[in-house]
Amino acid sequence: MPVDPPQPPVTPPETPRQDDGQGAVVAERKTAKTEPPPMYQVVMLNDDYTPMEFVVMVLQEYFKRDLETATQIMLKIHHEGRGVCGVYTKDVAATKVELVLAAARRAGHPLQCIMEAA
Ligand code: TYC
Repeated sequence: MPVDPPQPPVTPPETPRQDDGQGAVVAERKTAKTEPPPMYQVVMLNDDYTPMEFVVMVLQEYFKRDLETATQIMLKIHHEGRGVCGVYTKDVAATKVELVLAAARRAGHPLQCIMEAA
């Protein structure tokens, strides 16, 4: 394929330029290039055996909630059966579920934690 010789700048020198002086003009993109990633909520489920203090600790430790918010979320789960701990990208949500389940099993609690499309 024939290669075009370098072109002179099309903009007169006295006018404001957008290019790099080599004849190349950078076009501004009008639309977003990438979609935001799909998000997943990590949901904790109620049970009759896991201590409330353990659930609050999990919300603080793994979901970075302050004590008051963690307590509110725990009580919501306790009363309503389930509650959202946080919303994350797929890999982060999956890792949080694994870490929470591992911590619960280590401590001997039946706590359940799942992820679902947000
Ligand atoms: N229902 C539990 C109790 O009375 C407390 C609890 C809260 C357990 C939230 C799990 O995800 C949970 N000890």
